[in-house]
Amino acid sequence: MANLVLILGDQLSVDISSLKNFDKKTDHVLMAEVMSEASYVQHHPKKIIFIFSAMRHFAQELQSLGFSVHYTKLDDKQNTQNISTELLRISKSLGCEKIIITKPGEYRLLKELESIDSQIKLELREDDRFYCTLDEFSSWIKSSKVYRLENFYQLMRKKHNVLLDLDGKPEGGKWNYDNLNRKPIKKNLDIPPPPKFEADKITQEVINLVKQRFDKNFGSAEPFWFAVTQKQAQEAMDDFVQNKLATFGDYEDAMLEQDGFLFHSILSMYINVGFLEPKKIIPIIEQKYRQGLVPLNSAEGYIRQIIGWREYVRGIYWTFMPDYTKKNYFEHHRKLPEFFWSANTDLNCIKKCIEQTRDESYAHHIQRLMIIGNFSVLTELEPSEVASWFLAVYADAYEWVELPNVYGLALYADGGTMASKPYVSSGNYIKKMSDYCDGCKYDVDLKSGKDACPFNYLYWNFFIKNREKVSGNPRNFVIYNTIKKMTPEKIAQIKKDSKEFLKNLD
Ligand code: FAD
Ligand code: DLZ
Ligand code: SF4
Repeated sequence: MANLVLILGDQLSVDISSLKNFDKKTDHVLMAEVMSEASYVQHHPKKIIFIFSAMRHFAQELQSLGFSVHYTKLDDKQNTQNISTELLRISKSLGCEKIIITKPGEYRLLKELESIDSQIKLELREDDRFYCTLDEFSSWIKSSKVYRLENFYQLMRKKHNVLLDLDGKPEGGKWNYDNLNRKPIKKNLDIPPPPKFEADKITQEVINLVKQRFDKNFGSAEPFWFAVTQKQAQEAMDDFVQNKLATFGDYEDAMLEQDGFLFHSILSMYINVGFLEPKKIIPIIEQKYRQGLVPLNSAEGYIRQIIGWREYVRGIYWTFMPDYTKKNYFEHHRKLPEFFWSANTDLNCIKKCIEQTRDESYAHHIQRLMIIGNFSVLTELEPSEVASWFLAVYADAYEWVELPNVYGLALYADGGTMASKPYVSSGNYIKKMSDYCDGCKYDVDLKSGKDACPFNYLYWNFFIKNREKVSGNPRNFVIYNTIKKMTPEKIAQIKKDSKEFLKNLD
């Protein structure tokens, strides 16, 4: 019996579960560039170029390994522009009786693929590129009263023997060294840029295609320098481990106007498409620590992002979908301001993060969380609009990882399923962690009035307005104690400034 194995744009690993037991004598692989995937949000051109070029290179690699690959290009005349219809078309033309798929990362696509079951035999396999299976996560959820990253992370460290001493205790005595990872960047620090790869013929062809077909999408197609093969992604990772990992921890939360990459790894897009495997990354990071080449706060910090946060958000996504998309704890309904697409705003921190996103299809975690996310909660933006924006603009964005980060972490739209409190701050935090305020029209040290930094009054406005929803949390005790001491005039001024700012936003 001949099988047709589907490989999606974010399943580019030779040892993906769908390729296990592949019979090279009879079976075929299908890879397809389709408009349904390329347009369900208006993806950033760099994201589409990256995925199509990576797919085309991966198809070549599979062919060189002896796999029979059918590759549908976006412009192929017979392309039906949808994954499931392509599966049916190609299985028929190749005489395949069964389709084998590693479950997709997005709920939307899983439902679509499941629906072809009535027309052809379908085998869906688990995606085993993660440390934690979804069954294991589900058992953990059932046995936990509250779900918190910290508990999950400790469980993962213990189960997979990561950064433990000989007694099974956390290396250095603590599970988490985040308190050491909040240094603002020092002036004149030497920050090596991420390695950049030249576009080859395949990539150049894709760049032309995307410039032609997706010319209205937000974002610059060029210069395009991402890795598009597993080998190049490995080079990018080696470069990070060699040149940046040791300093990663110290400046993990810092932001700089002139450099959006700092000491971050810029590996998420490569990990998410399957070029780099978490199970291979973690031992390398741990080894660098054990060799004394990397301090514990950096190694632990990086390992926590991968074995902790990345696995945790995936578990949250699959546990709470499809209801998770409907969450809107604060009942925020404001439309996304136009400057999310143009960067045309006087708020310098927002402007710089959006410009960087437009140019690079990348922003690091604190830019996403404490600038764009923070602003989105404080200005009461509709969560579904914010989520669509995040899903479109970043090269690493797939709903399984993007949605919990936006709804759970950044917006607290899930009311605390994922995080213990809303991640919001006034301008003071942004001033401390970045140099954005130096070039801003607003004065970060002013608390009220038209020249004051809007984050300052919007922050207090948020807590005043949402007292019933967040004051019960002991972590907000200090905030409500401060509000208690505010004069009625001060509270009225905060409300007035906020109302004015929000009105102008509309
Ligand atoms: P580094 O800072 O070098 O971190 C190392 C790795 O850890 C990353 O490559 C990534 O694989 C993993 N990681 C770190 N934090 C997280 C996290 N919170 N969730 C999952 N993995 C994490 N990450 C995505 O991969 N795709 C997204 O669509 C995405 N959307 C986000 C939206 C918001 C609002 C926020 C706050 C975070 C989002 N993140 C997302 C998580 C994080 O911001 C990115 O993974 C990170 O910025 C990628 O850059 P890097 O590779 O340089 O990461
Ligand atoms: C993101 C994306 C894009 C832009 N295009 C394609 C495509 O044409 N073909 C494909 O197989 N995959 C694509 N992808 C990735 C899928 O959207 C991804 O596999 C699902 O969202 C599940 O995570
Ligand atoms: Fe952002 Fe306020 Fe600083 Fe301007 S002053 S950059 S708005 S934090």
